[in-house]
Amino acid sequence: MCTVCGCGAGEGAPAAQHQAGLHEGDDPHRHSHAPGVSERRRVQVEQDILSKNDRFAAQNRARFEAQSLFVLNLVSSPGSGKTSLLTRTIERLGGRMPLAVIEGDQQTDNDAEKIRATGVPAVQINTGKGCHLDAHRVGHALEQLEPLPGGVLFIENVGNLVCPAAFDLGEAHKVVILSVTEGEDKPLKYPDMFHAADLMLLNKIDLLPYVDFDLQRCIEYARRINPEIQVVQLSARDGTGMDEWVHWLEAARSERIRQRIGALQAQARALQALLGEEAI
Ligand SMILES: Nc1nc2c(ncn2[C@@H]2O[C@H](COP(=O)(O)OP(=O)(O)OP(=O)(O)O)[C@@H](O)[C@H]2O)c(=O)[nH]1
Ligand SMILES: [Mg+2]
Repeated sequence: MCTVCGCGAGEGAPAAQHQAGLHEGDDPHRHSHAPGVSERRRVQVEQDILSKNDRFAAQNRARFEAQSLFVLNLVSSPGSGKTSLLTRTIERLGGRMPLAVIEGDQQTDNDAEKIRATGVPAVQINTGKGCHLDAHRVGHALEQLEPLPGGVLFIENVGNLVCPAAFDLGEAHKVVILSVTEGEDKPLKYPDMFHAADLMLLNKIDLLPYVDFDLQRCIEYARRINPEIQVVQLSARDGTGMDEWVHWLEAARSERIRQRIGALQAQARALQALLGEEAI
Protein backbone atom coordinates (compact mmCIF):
# COMPACT_ATOMS: atom_id res chain seq x y z
CA MET A 1 0.00 0.00 0.00
CA CYS A 2 1.36 3.37 -0.96
CA THR A 3 0.50 5.82 1.76
CA VAL A 4 1.25 8.74 -0.54
CA CYS A 5 -1.74 8.09 -2.75
CA GLY A 6 -3.54 5.17 -1.14
CA CYS A 7 -2.78 2.72 -3.95
CA GLY A 8 -1.20 -0.70 -3.61
CA ALA A 9 2.27 0.27 -4.89
CA GLY A 10 5.41 1.60 -3.32
CA GLU A 11 8.61 -0.22 -2.46
CA GLY A 12 8.97 -0.41 1.29
CA ALA A 13 5.48 0.88 1.79
CA PRO A 14 4.10 -2.15 3.65
CA ALA A 15 6.68 -1.83 6.42
CA ALA A 16 6.16 1.89 6.74
CA GLN A 17 2.44 1.36 6.63
CA HIS A 18 2.63 -1.25 9.34
CA GLN A 19 4.68 1.08 11.49
CA ALA A 20 2.04 3.74 10.99
CA GLY A 21 -0.69 1.35 12.08
CA LEU A 22 -2.23 1.18 8.60
CA HIS A 23 -3.51 -2.13 7.23
CA GLU A 24 -3.89 -3.80 3.83
CA GLY A 25 -6.82 -2.27 1.97
CA ASP A 26 -6.97 0.79 4.21
CA ASP A 27 -7.13 4.22 2.66
CA PRO A 28 -4.41 6.35 4.27
CA HIS A 29 -6.30 9.52 3.46
CA ARG A 30 -9.16 8.28 5.56
CA HIS A 31 -6.64 7.07 8.10
CA SER A 32 -5.41 10.58 8.67
CA HIS A 33 -8.57 10.80 10.74
CA ALA A 34 -8.32 7.26 12.12
CA PRO A 35 -7.81 6.66 15.81
CA GLY A 36 -4.19 6.02 16.71
CA VAL A 37 -2.64 7.48 13.50
CA SER A 38 -1.85 11.11 13.74
CA GLU A 39 -1.61 13.41 10.76
CA ARG A 40 2.03 14.01 11.69
CA ARG A 41 2.77 10.28 11.60
CA ARG A 42 1.05 9.91 8.22
CA VAL A 43 3.09 12.78 6.78
CA GLN A 44 6.25 11.17 8.17
CA VAL A 45 5.41 7.86 6.46
CA GLU A 46 4.76 9.66 3.18
CA GLN A 47 8.10 11.43 3.44
CA ASP A 48 9.89 8.13 4.15
CA ILE A 49 8.34 6.50 1.08
CA LEU A 50 9.19 9.41 -1.18
CA SER A 51 12.75 9.71 0.09
CA LYS A 52 13.25 5.98 -0.43
CA ASN A 53 11.89 6.40 -3.96
CA ASP A 54 14.25 9.34 -4.50
CA ARG A 55 17.23 7.14 -3.61
CA PHE A 56 16.21 4.55 -6.22
CA ALA A 57 15.56 7.37 -8.70
CA ALA A 58 19.09 8.68 -8.14
CA GLN A 59 20.45 5.18 -8.88
CA ASN A 60 18.39 5.01 -12.07
CA ARG A 61 19.59 8.48 -13.10
CA ALA A 62 23.22 7.43 -12.63
CA ARG A 63 22.62 4.35 -14.81
CA PHE A 64 20.93 6.48 -17.47
CA GLU A 65 23.79 8.97 -17.43
CA ALA A 66 26.41 6.24 -17.69
CA GLN A 67 24.74 5.13 -20.95
CA SER A 68 23.93 8.68 -22.12
CA LEU A 69 20.38 7.40 -22.24
CA PHE A 70 17.66 10.04 -22.63
CA VAL A 71 14.60 9.08 -20.59
CA LEU A 72 11.09 10.50 -20.77
CA ASN A 73 8.32 9.68 -18.31
CA LEU A 74 4.95 9.93 -20.10
CA VAL A 75 2.12 10.71 -17.72
CA SER A 76 -1.59 11.23 -18.33
CA SER A 77 -5.04 10.03 -17.44
CA PRO A 78 -6.11 6.66 -18.92
CA GLY A 79 -6.73 6.69 -22.65
CA SER A 80 -5.27 10.10 -23.53
CA GLY A 81 -3.18 8.44 -26.24
CA LYS A 82 0.22 7.57 -24.69
CA THR A 83 0.66 4.24 -26.47
CA SER A 84 -0.68 5.58 -29.79
CA LEU A 85 1.74 8.49 -29.53
CA LEU A 86 4.62 6.14 -28.74
CA THR A 87 4.02 3.86 -31.72
CA ARG A 88 3.85 6.92 -34.00
CA THR A 89 6.97 8.41 -32.42
CA ILE A 90 8.89 5.18 -32.90
CA GLU A 91 7.93 5.24 -36.62
CA ARG A 92 9.09 8.86 -36.87
CA LEU A 93 12.42 8.24 -35.15
CA GLY A 94 12.88 5.46 -37.70
CA GLY A 95 15.88 3.65 -36.24
CA ARG A 96 17.98 6.84 -35.93
CA MET A 97 18.85 5.91 -32.33
CA PRO A 98 18.33 2.88 -30.06
CA LEU A 99 14.88 2.90 -28.46
CA ALA A 100 13.11 0.99 -25.70
CA VAL A 101 9.90 1.33 -23.73
CA ILE A 102 8.90 0.47 -20.19
CA GLU A 103 5.13 0.12 -19.93
CA GLY A 104 3.22 0.58 -16.69
CA ASP A 105 -0.34 -0.66 -16.30
CA GLN A 106 -2.31 -2.19 -13.48
CA GLN A 107 -3.08 -5.30 -15.57
CA THR A 108 -2.37 -6.78 -19.06
CA ASP A 109 0.61 -6.47 -21.34
CA ASN A 110 -1.45 -5.09 -24.23
CA ASP A 111 0.59 -1.91 -24.52
CA ALA A 112 3.95 -3.71 -24.41
CA GLU A 113 2.67 -5.99 -27.19
CA LYS A 114 1.77 -2.95 -29.31
CA ILE A 115 5.26 -1.54 -28.82
CA ARG A 116 6.96 -4.87 -29.58
CA ALA A 117 4.95 -5.04 -32.82
CA THR A 118 6.94 -1.96 -33.97
CA GLY A 119 10.20 -3.90 -33.44
CA VAL A 120 11.22 -1.93 -30.34
CA PRO A 121 11.86 -3.83 -27.08
CA ALA A 122 9.33 -3.25 -24.32
CA VAL A 123 9.10 -4.38 -20.72
CA GLN A 124 5.68 -4.44 -19.09
CA ILE A 125 5.31 -3.66 -15.39
CA ASN A 126 1.95 -4.60 -13.91
CA THR A 127 1.33 -2.64 -10.75
CA GLY A 128 -1.75 -4.61 -9.62
CA LYS A 129 -3.58 -2.29 -7.27
CA GLY A 130 -0.86 0.33 -7.64
CA CYS A 131 -1.66 3.47 -9.58
CA HIS A 132 1.83 4.67 -10.51
CA LEU A 133 5.31 3.39 -11.30
CA ASP A 134 8.04 3.82 -8.74
CA ALA A 135 11.79 4.08 -9.26
CA HIS A 136 12.53 0.68 -7.70
CA ARG A 137 10.34 -1.18 -10.18
CA VAL A 138 11.75 0.80 -13.07
CA GLY A 139 15.26 -0.15 -11.92
CA HIS A 140 14.31 -3.85 -12.11
CA ALA A 141 12.68 -3.40 -15.52
CA LEU A 142 15.94 -1.85 -16.77
CA GLU A 143 17.72 -5.11 -16.00
CA GLN A 144 15.54 -6.80 -18.61
CA LEU A 145 16.66 -4.42 -21.38
CA GLU A 146 19.87 -4.57 -23.39
CA PRO A 147 22.07 -1.48 -22.84
CA LEU A 148 20.97 1.40 -25.09
CA PRO A 149 23.99 3.73 -25.32
CA GLY A 150 22.92 7.14 -26.61
CA GLY A 151 19.36 5.94 -27.00
CA VAL A 152 15.93 7.00 -25.82
CA LEU A 153 13.92 5.18 -23.17
CA PHE A 154 10.23 6.01 -22.92
CA ILE A 155 8.44 5.13 -19.70
CA GLU A 156 4.66 5.02 -20.15
CA ASN A 157 3.34 5.53 -16.65
CA VAL A 158 0.06 4.13 -15.34
CA GLY A 159 -2.87 6.24 -16.56
CA ASN A 160 -3.46 8.58 -13.62
CA LEU A 161 -3.14 12.35 -13.39
CA VAL A 162 -2.42 12.37 -9.66
CA CYS A 163 0.04 9.91 -8.13
CA PRO A 164 2.76 9.63 -10.84
CA ALA A 165 3.47 13.35 -10.27
CA ALA A 166 5.06 12.57 -6.89
CA PHE A 167 7.36 9.76 -8.01
CA ASP A 168 10.68 10.60 -9.66
CA LEU A 169 11.80 7.66 -11.81
CA GLY A 170 15.17 9.20 -12.70
CA GLU A 171 13.84 10.60 -15.99
CA ALA A 172 15.14 13.69 -17.76
CA HIS A 173 11.61 15.07 -18.18
CA LYS A 174 8.03 14.30 -17.37
CA VAL A 175 5.80 14.81 -20.40
CA VAL A 176 2.10 15.19 -19.63
CA ILE A 177 -0.38 14.22 -22.33
CA LEU A 178 -3.83 15.73 -22.17
CA SER A 179 -6.41 14.90 -24.82
CA VAL A 180 -9.03 17.39 -25.91
CA THR A 181 -11.83 15.06 -24.81
CA GLU A 182 -10.85 15.51 -21.16
CA GLY A 183 -11.77 19.17 -20.64
CA GLU A 184 -9.55 22.24 -20.56
CA ASP A 185 -9.72 22.64 -16.78
CA LYS A 186 -7.50 19.63 -15.99
CA PRO A 187 -4.33 21.68 -15.31
CA LEU A 188 -6.19 23.52 -12.56
CA LYS A 189 -7.78 20.36 -11.14
CA TYR A 190 -4.57 18.30 -11.15
CA PRO A 191 -1.92 20.98 -10.69
CA ASP A 192 0.86 18.74 -9.33
CA MET A 193 1.14 16.88 -12.61
CA PHE A 194 1.29 20.04 -14.73
CA HIS A 195 3.75 21.56 -12.29
CA ALA A 196 6.02 18.51 -12.53
CA ALA A 197 5.96 18.31 -16.34
CA ASP A 198 8.25 20.20 -18.71
CA LEU A 199 6.08 19.60 -21.76
CA MET A 200 2.32 19.29 -22.27
CA LEU A 201 1.20 17.42 -25.36
CA LEU A 202 -2.36 18.34 -26.27
CA ASN A 203 -3.48 15.22 -28.10
CA LYS A 204 -6.48 14.29 -30.27
CA ILE A 205 -6.77 17.74 -31.82
CA ASP A 206 -8.41 16.03 -34.80
CA LEU A 207 -11.46 15.81 -32.51
CA LEU A 208 -11.60 19.56 -31.78
CA PRO A 209 -14.54 20.18 -34.16
CA TYR A 210 -16.64 17.70 -32.16
CA VAL A 211 -15.87 18.67 -28.55
CA ASP A 212 -16.15 21.78 -26.41
CA PHE A 213 -12.51 22.31 -25.59
CA ASP A 214 -10.96 25.76 -25.36
CA LEU A 215 -7.33 25.24 -26.41
CA GLN A 216 -6.10 28.71 -25.49
CA ARG A 217 -7.75 28.57 -22.10
CA CYS A 218 -6.20 25.15 -21.41
CA ILE A 219 -2.74 26.49 -22.26
CA GLU A 220 -3.35 29.55 -20.08
CA TYR A 221 -4.39 27.29 -17.17
CA ALA A 222 -1.31 25.09 -17.62
CA ARG A 223 0.99 28.16 -17.63
CA ARG A 224 -0.77 29.55 -14.57
CA ILE A 225 0.37 26.38 -12.78
CA ASN A 226 3.74 26.14 -14.51
CA PRO A 227 4.86 29.26 -16.41
CA GLU A 228 7.76 27.32 -17.98
CA ILE A 229 5.72 24.48 -19.45
CA GLN A 230 6.08 24.03 -23.20
CA VAL A 231 3.09 22.99 -25.27
CA VAL A 232 2.71 21.00 -28.48
CA GLN A 233 -0.69 20.41 -30.06
CA LEU A 234 -0.90 17.14 -31.92
CA SER A 235 -2.93 14.25 -33.17
CA ALA A 236 -1.46 10.79 -32.84
CA ARG A 237 -4.18 9.71 -35.28
CA ASP A 238 -3.51 11.96 -38.28
CA GLY A 239 0.09 12.95 -37.45
CA THR A 240 -0.50 16.69 -36.99
CA GLY A 241 2.13 18.19 -34.68
CA MET A 242 4.34 15.08 -34.74
CA ASP A 243 7.22 17.01 -36.36
CA GLU A 244 7.12 19.60 -33.57
CA TRP A 245 7.07 16.92 -30.86
CA VAL A 246 9.92 14.95 -32.41
CA HIS A 247 11.87 18.19 -32.80
CA TRP A 248 11.36 18.94 -29.08
CA LEU A 249 12.51 15.41 -28.20
CA GLU A 250 15.64 15.58 -30.35
CA ALA A 251 16.57 19.05 -29.07
CA ALA A 252 16.06 18.00 -25.43
CA ARG A 253 18.15 14.86 -26.01
CA SER A 254 20.94 16.88 -27.65
CA GLU A 255 20.91 19.29 -24.72
CA ARG A 256 21.30 16.36 -22.27
CA ILE A 257 24.20 14.96 -24.27
CA ARG A 258 25.86 18.39 -24.30
CA GLN A 259 25.47 18.62 -20.51
CA ARG A 260 27.02 15.16 -20.20
CA ILE A 261 29.96 16.17 -22.39
CA GLY A 262 30.46 19.25 -20.19
CA ALA A 263 30.44 17.12 -17.03
CA LEU A 264 32.90 14.60 -18.50
CA GLN A 265 35.22 17.39 -19.66
CA ALA A 266 35.18 18.90 -16.17
CA GLN A 267 35.99 15.47 -14.74
CA ALA A 268 38.85 15.01 -17.22
CA ARG A 269 40.27 18.43 -16.31
CA ALA A 270 40.15 17.55 -12.62
CA LEU A 271 42.01 14.28 -13.30
CA GLN A 272 44.61 16.04 -15.42
CA ALA A 273 45.15 18.54 -12.63
CA LEU A 274 45.91 15.59 -10.32
CA LEU A 275 48.72 14.65 -12.70
CA GLY A 276 49.87 18.25 -12.90
CA GLU A 277 49.07 18.27 -16.61
CA GLU A 278 47.59 21.08 -18.68
CA ALA A 279 43.95 20.63 -19.68
CA ILE A 280 43.46 19.49 -23.29
N1 LIG B 1 -9.22 10.64 -32.52
C1 LIG B 1 -8.09 10.32 -31.92
N2 LIG B 1 -8.02 9.20 -31.19
C2 LIG B 1 -6.84 8.92 -30.60
C3 LIG B 1 -5.69 9.73 -30.72
N3 LIG B 1 -4.70 9.19 -29.98
C4 LIG B 1 -5.20 8.08 -29.43
N4 LIG B 1 -6.48 7.90 -29.81
C5 LIG B 1 -7.39 6.81 -29.42
O1 LIG B 1 -7.59 6.91 -28.02
C6 LIG B 1 -7.73 5.62 -27.45
C7 LIG B 1 -6.74 5.42 -26.31
O2 LIG B 1 -5.44 5.49 -26.87
P1 LIG B 1 -4.18 4.81 -26.16
O3 LIG B 1 -3.00 5.13 -27.00
O4 LIG B 1 -4.46 3.39 -25.83
O5 LIG B 1 -4.16 5.65 -24.82
P2 LIG B 1 -3.25 5.41 -23.52
O6 LIG B 1 -3.04 6.72 -22.91
O7 LIG B 1 -2.06 4.63 -23.88
O8 LIG B 1 -4.22 4.54 -22.62
P3 LIG B 1 -3.86 3.76 -21.24
O9 LIG B 1 -2.54 3.08 -21.45
O10 LIG B 1 -4.97 2.80 -21.08
O11 LIG B 1 -3.81 4.80 -20.18
C8 LIG B 1 -7.54 4.62 -28.60
O12 LIG B 1 -8.81 4.26 -29.08
C9 LIG B 1 -6.78 5.43 -29.63
O13 LIG B 1 -7.01 4.99 -30.95
C10 LIG B 1 -5.81 10.91 -31.52
O14 LIG B 1 -4.88 11.71 -31.68
N5 LIG B 1 -7.02 11.16 -32.08
MG1 LIG C 1 -1.28 2.91 -23.02
